[in-house]
Amino acid sequence: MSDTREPKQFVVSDRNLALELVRVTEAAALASSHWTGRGKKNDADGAAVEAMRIAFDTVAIDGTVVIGEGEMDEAPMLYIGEKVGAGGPAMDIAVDPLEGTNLCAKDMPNAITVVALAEKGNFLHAPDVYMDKIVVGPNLPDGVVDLEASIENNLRNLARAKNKPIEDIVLCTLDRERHEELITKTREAGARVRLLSDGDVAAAIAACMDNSQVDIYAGSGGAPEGVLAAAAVRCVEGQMQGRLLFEDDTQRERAQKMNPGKDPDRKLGLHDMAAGSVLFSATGVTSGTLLRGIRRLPTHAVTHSLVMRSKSGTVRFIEGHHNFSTKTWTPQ
Ligand code: VTB
Ligand code: MG
Ligand code: MG
Repeated sequence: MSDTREPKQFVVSDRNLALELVRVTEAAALASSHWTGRGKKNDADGAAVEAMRIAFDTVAIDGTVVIGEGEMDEAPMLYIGEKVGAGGPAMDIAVDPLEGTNLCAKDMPNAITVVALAEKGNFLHAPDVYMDKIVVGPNLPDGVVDLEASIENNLRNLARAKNKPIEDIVLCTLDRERHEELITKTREAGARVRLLSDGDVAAAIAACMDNSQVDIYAGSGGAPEGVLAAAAVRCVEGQMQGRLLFEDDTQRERAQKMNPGKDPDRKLGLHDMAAGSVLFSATGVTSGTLLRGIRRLPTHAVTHSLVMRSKSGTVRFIEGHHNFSTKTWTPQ
């Protein structure tokens, strides 16, 4: 019997790009791992930034950094507006070359390197302010939690939707004085609180993973980190809302200027932060809930990464073995 099917079309698409991106976060993680536990967070960050910047040179995109290391005059590399990539489709890039610089410097869990990509114009341009965030995982009723609802209501709704007692609900938040009320109310409602010293991108993603024992991430953290978290949450079909928090009108005006025509105080849905087709990659620097950290061995180093695409919803954990003898760079 003859095969009447059309020959398959193989299109070079963002499927390939997703796997290219992992090299970028791997490179940043390998570079910063030299500084793990050395108490020098700026050196760790600098190493990650430089390695990530160089790794982008091999990625086939015409990329523009929209979430980066800061303004052009304050960041030498991966600054907002910087062009990266070897040429190709126009993409916007969000990076945090070392998310949790303190965690790396102190060799504490959950330091990761992070990159997200979207077609041009699809990321919120977040200034360096705080964002109030709330995140839950997939397969829950739409609107099961809401930034504008009381934390007690959110916890009660979430427990009901997950069909478990509120006593087994774990809320994760940054250990900061500004979260005192959130923490007290959560405990009073009967739920548990997992406190983080830093690293709320990993925590937001953990809230979306079944095996993490975190049911909800809430509280305020960096707005750029909020956009990166949103990209990841899109890929795993979790729910997230955010709101930029301003200390003064100068900050508010800046947000307005960065996102013309948009109300800077509005409640942000997932698609307001990361729309369209999104790619995400993160590599562990120190071991944490989400990823294992870099293992440095005499002949090679082992990386553990998470790569995801919103279009397919495929989540890949990739273990890389990097052989020192064939690398152009030398391990330190
Ligand atoms: C937040 C959080 C990050 O730093 O930006 C935090 O989103 C800074 O908040 O994950 P504080 O000003 O309260 O320290 C991280 O924890 C690490 O970059
Ligand atoms: Mg950073
Ligand atoms: Mg950060």
